[in-house]
Amino acid sequence: MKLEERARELEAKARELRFHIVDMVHAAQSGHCGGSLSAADIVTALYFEFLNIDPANPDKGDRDRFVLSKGHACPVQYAALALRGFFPVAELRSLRAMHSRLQGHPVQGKLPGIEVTTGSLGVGICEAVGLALEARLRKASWRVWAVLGDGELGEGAVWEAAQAATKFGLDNLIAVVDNNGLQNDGYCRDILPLRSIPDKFRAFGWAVLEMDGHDMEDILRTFGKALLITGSPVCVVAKTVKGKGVSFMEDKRDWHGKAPNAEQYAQAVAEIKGGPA
Ligand SMILES: Cc1ncc(C[n+]2csc(CCOP(=O)(O)OP(=O)(O)O)c2C)c(N)n1
Ligand SMILES: [Mg+2]
Repeated sequence: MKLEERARELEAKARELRFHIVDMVHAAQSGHCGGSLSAADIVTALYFEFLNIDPANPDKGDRDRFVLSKGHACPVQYAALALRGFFPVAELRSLRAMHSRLQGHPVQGKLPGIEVTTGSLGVGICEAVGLALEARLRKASWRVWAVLGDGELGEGAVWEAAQAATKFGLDNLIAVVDNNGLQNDGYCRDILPLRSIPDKFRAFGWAVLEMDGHDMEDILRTFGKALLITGSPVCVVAKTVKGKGVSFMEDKRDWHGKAPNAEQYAQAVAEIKGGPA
């Protein structure tokens, strides 16, 4: 199938993810819409095109490992896992309920497909380095994909992990930065300016690619290129919009961790189902 045709299919899938993100956060009346929606196209491409995973055998040894380092955005991962067949889609509405398998941040072992407990920013990328190192030591073929937030890059541990990945030449590790420009309290540039994310990763020894994190064709091409890079870990910096796909949530810090009311929910669903790709 041509890349362009595949991109159209994945755009439709990303719409489904976006619907479930808003739907489960609305059902829970709690959770993180903004950072889930900004990562929806990236996560769709990974779960439906790139990750070597099998819902019938979630623990198979050679599976790729996906680490959501920005764990608060777990609605996007839960939606992808459910739509990929790891657990029933109906369970998505149990987000954040008492005793649910879908906790407010991902818990390793609680739900098939969750490799690592995350939520404390900066931790997931450290675990991802460990998993990539494990593959290297076992001479195993799996890859590790980690998705980080740009606010998360303010955590010092990220840069310790980045240096370790370079020291060990972990070219089986691909980190994707969801560069939406916002964190919970405002714009990253006001809270802790990052300057150039690509330059920073390059200075730490990584290969760097940049893409539009909402252009599915660009995502497919860029991830395809990332797979071909050898000798160093790869960072893909994805330009995104927080809240992408729901007009009143886009680029609004208020929608970092807020649930829509009934009226907002109806508008969001209408936009996701009817709006432009
Ligand atoms: C160590 C740590 N400090 C603070 C928080 C609280 N916190 C949750 S989300 C968030 C902002 C994250 O911003 P970013 O990484 O840009 O995520 P996104 O914009 O994609 O939602 C913060 C500070 C946390 N989860 N972990
Ligand atoms: Mg951000």
